[in-house]
Amino acid sequence: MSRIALITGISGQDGAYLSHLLLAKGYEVHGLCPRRGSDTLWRLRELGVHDHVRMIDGDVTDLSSLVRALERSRATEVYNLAAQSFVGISWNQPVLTGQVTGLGAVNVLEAVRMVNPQARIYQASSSEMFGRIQAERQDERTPFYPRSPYGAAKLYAHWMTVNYRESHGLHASSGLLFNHESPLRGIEFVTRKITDAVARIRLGHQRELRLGNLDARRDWGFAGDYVDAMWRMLQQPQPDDYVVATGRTVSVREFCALAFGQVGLRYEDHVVVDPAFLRPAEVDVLLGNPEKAHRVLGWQADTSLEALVAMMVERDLERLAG
Ligand code: NAP
Ligand code: F7E
Repeated sequence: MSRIALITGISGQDGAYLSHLLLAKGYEVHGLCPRRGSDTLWRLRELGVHDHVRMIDGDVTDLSSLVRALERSRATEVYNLAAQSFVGISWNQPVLTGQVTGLGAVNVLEAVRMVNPQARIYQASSSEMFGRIQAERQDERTPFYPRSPYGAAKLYAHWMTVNYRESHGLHASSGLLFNHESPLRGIEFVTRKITDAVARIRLGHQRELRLGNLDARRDWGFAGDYVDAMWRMLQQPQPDDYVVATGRTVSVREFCALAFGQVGLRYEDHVVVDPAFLRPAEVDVLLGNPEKAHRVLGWQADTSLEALVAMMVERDLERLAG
């Protein structure tokens, strides 16, 4: 049987790594693409998969375009990665975030139910749903407490995924993924903001780096490892929810120390705390327990934080030098 995937959010960080993984496994890969005019496909080019994926015009806020994309692609696996995914901006764009990140997921579920209810679905849920944490290590049974419009929108999408599974019998799985980063991470997220600045400071293009809360702690992994967990979820006989994390938590401050240390600099000499980057409500700490993903999916995070930081700094240095 031919294996056909439709990926929403294909131009994002995870969309690029997932395309690469699925193409290597022999899938025909289609991507839903909003066509924004600017160059949004640079990540696919960096991974050398741009010419191998088939783009279909569409937007997750438009049910009809999703129906057409499913009919045209004849997808057997659907990965819903599309989102307004930046937490910081979700306070300024709460309605848009709800429409894309929340209702967009329902459009995907509904389109699959209408066109091909046998297709398997991956919903990109998030550790942001744990927000003000209710357990020291968060797993699939930990209660949720979102702290941002983004977290609340993801939580709605998550429960709708569970609901479509239970009420319509869809093979819909939800990945509770903790922060995952890479050289393809958007520049607005703190890790890439740091590694890009480290490269600029090292090469003399910039002197300081302005950041918000240095004490926030995250469980950071490598995106290339995490897309493999998404795929594994859809190969299971039964749909389910899985926490995907490294099991280690590190502060923004420690991340800075690692990244500046890569090029022989001290973060204390360059980082300036700027209240403009503080959030109206913060998620202070996240630490995932990926035991179920390990036990059931045979998945584990292979890339250490140190290796991830080195990879990101190196790539940003190359980009600037190039
Ligand atoms: P990302 O780089 O921000 O990618 C988001 C993608 O969604 C982009 O391709 C974007 O297209 C697309 N998109 C935005 N609005 C859309 C719309 N209305 N219709 C169709 N596509 C739209 O995010 P990511 O880091 O790859 O994350 C992938 C998914 O996992 C997201 O849902 C995110 O919320 C979730 N997640 C991420 C993490 C993480 O740490 N990375 C952790 C947990 C969950 P444009 O480029 O054209 O805007
Ligand atoms: O912030 C702090 C900030 O924007 C991480 C998304 O992929 O992961 C991501 O959401 C921490 C926060 O990621 C700056 O306050 C300090 O505590 O890199 P971030 P995020 O908010 O954790 C989750 C799992 C997702 O699902 C999301 O889609 O870093 N921080 N100073 C800063 N953050 C930013 N962006 N910029 C700063 O200057």
